[in-house]
Amino acid sequence: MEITASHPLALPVGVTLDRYIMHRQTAFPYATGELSQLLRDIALAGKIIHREVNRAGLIDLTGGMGIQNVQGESQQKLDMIANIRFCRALKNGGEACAIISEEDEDIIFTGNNNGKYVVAIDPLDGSSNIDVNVSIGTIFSIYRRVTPIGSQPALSDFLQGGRQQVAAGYILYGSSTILVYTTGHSANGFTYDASLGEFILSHPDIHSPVDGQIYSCNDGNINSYDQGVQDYLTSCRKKQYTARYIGSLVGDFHRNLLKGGIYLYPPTKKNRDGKLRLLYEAFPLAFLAEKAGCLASDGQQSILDIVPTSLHQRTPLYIGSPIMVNELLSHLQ
Ligand code: AHM
Ligand code: MG
Repeated sequence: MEITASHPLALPVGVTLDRYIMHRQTAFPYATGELSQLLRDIALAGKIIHREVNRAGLIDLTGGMGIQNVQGESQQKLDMIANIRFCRALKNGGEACAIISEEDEDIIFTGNNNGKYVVAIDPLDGSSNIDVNVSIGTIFSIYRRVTPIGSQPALSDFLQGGRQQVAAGYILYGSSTILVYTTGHSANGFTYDASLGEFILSHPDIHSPVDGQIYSCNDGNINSYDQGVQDYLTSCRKKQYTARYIGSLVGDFHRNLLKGGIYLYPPTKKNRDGKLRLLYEAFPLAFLAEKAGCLASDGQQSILDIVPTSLHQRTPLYIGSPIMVNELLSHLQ
């Protein structure tokens, strides 16, 4: 059942996330509450990361650890902390039987083999911005496991494909902290009120504009993009669109979601699969984007149609307002 903002059962702006989750659960008579609990666990971890991010400069949590993660990138202290916090919250919550994280090469087994769900997370995305007090985010994706409950979870639980996600979303630690998620119906945003310690419904039933005038990509890579992408960017400039690029996917995506725009991380000459990770960056944002009326493509197919083959695989990503994404795709053909 879809409960949009105009539905009589819809809750008004200002209700807490907990109440919202509980309310949504009662709309599904067969829901057992595990997914609701899992979402609460993620929100709790988000509150803890919010706290760490906000005091990072004071207690020297910025800066590198001097080691690299599985992608060969240097790990930041906050990356590590966010990873530990999220994994702990999910383990303690008991609903997730396994986790994959950008920060860990292998599947993390929580020990909760009776849990029905697996979670893919990028605990703190936008690592180049951690040191400099610029917006960063968490991205998450939830699947119902396909291996039998009670058994050891396996790779197949994570490689189900983007359309099998049961919930997905992100937390943006920006000028305020906001959690935006979907359970496959509408997309809703909850702004964190630190004085209350609560996420409050602030952006119900998000519908993104069908067109926009903002394009977001790393302009420094332009000579390395395929000709079609270069042509599209030239057309954006000719139309005097606005270029906005934070370098934090969550921040760039969130702005474009609300205002209308396109985010691009195309293949480069060196990296034909682009930079972003399919399972915990592209899939969750694509799932959420589609619920809000946006499109997400890898240039050839919908992101959600990509058949995943490995935990940390990368994909090109074009995501945002449908008219803009379609126009970009027309340049690629
Ligand atoms: P990360 O997971 O190491 O933080 O990398 C992902 C980030 C995205 O948030 C951002 O859009 C992109 O990398 C920026 O990459 P670049 O610096 O190449 O433009
Ligand atoms: Mg990332």
